Amino acid sequence: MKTPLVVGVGGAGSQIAGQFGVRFGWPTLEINTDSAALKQSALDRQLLIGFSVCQGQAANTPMRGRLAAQESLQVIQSEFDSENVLVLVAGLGGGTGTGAIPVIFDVVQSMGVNCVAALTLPFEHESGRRKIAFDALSELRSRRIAVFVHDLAASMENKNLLDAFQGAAEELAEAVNASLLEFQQAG
Ligand SMILES: Nc1nc2c(ncn2[C@@H]2O[C@H](COP(=O)(O)OP(=O)(O)OP(=O)(O)O)[C@@H](O)[C@H]2O)c(=O)[nH]1
Ligand SMILES: [Mg+2]
Repeated sequence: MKTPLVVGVGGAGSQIAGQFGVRFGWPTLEINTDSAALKQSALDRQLLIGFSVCQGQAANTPMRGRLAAQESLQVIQSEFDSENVLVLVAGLGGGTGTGAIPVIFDVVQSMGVNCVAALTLPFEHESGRRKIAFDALSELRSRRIAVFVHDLAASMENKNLLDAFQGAAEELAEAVNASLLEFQQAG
C-alpha cells in the first residue's frame, strides 16, 4: 500500500491525525490558522494558513476558515506536490477544519491526488455546532470523495470525553485503512 499523508485540519483534526500516525506509522501534517496550536503540535509537519485573515488565531467560524484556506491556496498546493494519497481529517463544527476542508478538497482534486476524508460530528450539547457541521457535511458529500464520519453524539454513553475522542479516532482509523487497502488492491 502506498503510504498516505494524514492531514489534520484544525485542533480536533490534528488530534485525530496524530492517533492515525501512531497506529499505522503514517506521516502526518497539521494545517491550522492557530499558531499557538501549531507550536504545540505533535505532528511531523506544520502549516500555518490564513495569517492575514486570522492573525495567527483560531478561525472560529467556517467562513473565516474558508477564507484562510483560500488565502493560502498556493502553499497548500505546494505542500501536497509530491504526495500520492491524502487522508484529510477534521472535527466538524468549529471554524478552521469546517471551513478549510472543502477548499483543500478542491485543491487536492484539481491536482489529481487521491484523497479520503475522516470527520467527526459534534456532541449533542454543542447544538449550534451540529447544524454547522451537518451543513458542511452535505457540502462535502457532493464532491467525489470517500467520506468517513463518526458522530460524537452517538458515542457519548457511559464515556468520558477522552474515551469518546479515542473511540472516534480508532473507528475512523480502521475505516480509512480498510478503504485504502481495498482501493489500492483494486487499482
Ligand atoms: N475527536 C475529537 N474531536 C474534538 C476534539 N476537540 C474538539 N473536538 C470536536 O471537534 C469540533 C471542532 O473543534 P476544533 O477542532 O477545536 O475546531 P477548529 O477546526 O480548530 O476550528 P477553530 O478553532 O474554531 O478555528 C468540536 O466542536 C468538537 O466536537 C478532540 O480532541 N478530538
Ligand atoms: Mg482550533
